[in-house]
Amino acid sequence: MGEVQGEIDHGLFTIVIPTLNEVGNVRNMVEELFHLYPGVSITVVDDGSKDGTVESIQAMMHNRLGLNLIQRNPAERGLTGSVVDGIKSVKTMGFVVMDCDFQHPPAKARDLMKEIQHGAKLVVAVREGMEPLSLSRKIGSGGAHRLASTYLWFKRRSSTKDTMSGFFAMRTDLAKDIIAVNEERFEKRGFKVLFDLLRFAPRGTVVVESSYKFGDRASGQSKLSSDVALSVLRQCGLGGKVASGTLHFFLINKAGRAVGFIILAAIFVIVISLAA
Ligand SMILES: Nc1nc2c(ncn2[C@@H]2O[C@H](COP(=O)(O)OP(=O)(O)OP(=O)(O)O)[C@@H](O)[C@H]2O)c(=O)[nH]1
Ligand SMILES: [Mg+2]
Repeated sequence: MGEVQGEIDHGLFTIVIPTLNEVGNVRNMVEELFHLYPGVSITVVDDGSKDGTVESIQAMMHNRLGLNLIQRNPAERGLTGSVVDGIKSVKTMGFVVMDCDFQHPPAKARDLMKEIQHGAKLVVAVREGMEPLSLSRKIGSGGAHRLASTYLWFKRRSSTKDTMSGFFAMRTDLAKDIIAVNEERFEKRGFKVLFDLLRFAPRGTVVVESSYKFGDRASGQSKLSSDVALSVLRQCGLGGKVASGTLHFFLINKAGRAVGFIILAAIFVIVISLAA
């Protein structure tokens, strides 16, 4: 994709940032974004942080007109649900979704906004150089992407090289239309809201891609868990939900792990006795 020419009207955009215990990052992130994009709106969607993230944002809101905070019910905690609530509150023509931990470089948001201002409906920031990820995360992320892109191909929906990206920009009217019709089918406790938006976007939606160098988390800890990884399966129709439930039972549930161990041991004994 070539460079899009011209200036951006920052006032046309809202940057939606989900947070969960990001006190070490949130002030720097908000200040850098306002510095880079004067006139932009920023909506932070917090899920019951206990480390002072909310207090830090509230302190900044006294002298930052475009800064908004949504505080969600911690009982409904979920990254996708948070981004959906953020999008529903957007009042500008377009928005950008990005993480708070600086893995998504704030300066890169400019390219995404430019594309939207010049007519794109959905722009995905595609990660390049996955060095910051551990080997297991690389394998997991690659596998989840293959699963998601196969599902999208099967459903004849538009896809992208990075279906697992958490950094993207969209026209607000398109996102709100998708959410209005399909919100109940979003995997609200999942981590991959872009995959949900792609699953339910109208067929033929053009997806623009813009690559960037993925970085390390600046401060604080990752919120990824094995259950979050299984949530991608739950996004893949009824078959995916059944597979996710089965894997959850055998890998995460304690009783299920014991049952799995007994089944494996029984298979082992049968194979050995047949071979003897
Ligand atoms: N509101 C909300 N935000 C969340 C939740 N889980 C994570 N986040 C935020 O979503 C962003 C991405 O979370 P990370 O933990 O960095 O996930 P990640 O980037 O896939 O994992 P790392 O590569 O290990 O950093 C960060 O801004 C988090 O604070 C959640 O349940 N609710
Ligand atoms: Mg991160």
